[in-house]
Amino acid sequence: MPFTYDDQNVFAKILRGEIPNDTVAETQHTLAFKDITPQAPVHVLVIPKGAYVCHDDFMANASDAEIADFSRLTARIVTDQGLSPGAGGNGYRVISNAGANGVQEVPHYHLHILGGRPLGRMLP
Ligand code: DGP
Repeated sequence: MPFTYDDQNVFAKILRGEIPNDTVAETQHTLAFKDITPQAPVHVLVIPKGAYVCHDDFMANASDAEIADFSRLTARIVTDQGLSPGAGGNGYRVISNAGANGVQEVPHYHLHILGGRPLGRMLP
């Protein structure tokens, strides 16, 4: 197991109920809540309840049930927030930062869902 999970990270504390959060949605394996420093009108963080450090840790080591639950909830939030281009929304961006070069601040896997304003180009 190449990943070492720090159970004192802030999202682990949120999952244990030690820190409050503004919950957007919750399922058996997944929690979604508002980012404390929103970078857009919609800025939701989606985290697995399991102890995974980053995207490749989650995809390699989580169960199919956890991955499906996480992925479906992410899509549901996009739709519920009115962001889906397939349902009249103006679109969104999903980002996951990993490790030092990815500038990951919290070492518990999470997706950022950003929307509600033009987000600009990220890639050249
Ligand atoms: P990053 O690890 O760089 O992908 O970003 C972590 C995000 O987590 C950052 O946008 C701010 C957010 N964040 C940090 N601490 C808290 C917290 O206690 N509550 C909430 N809701 N968000 C937090």
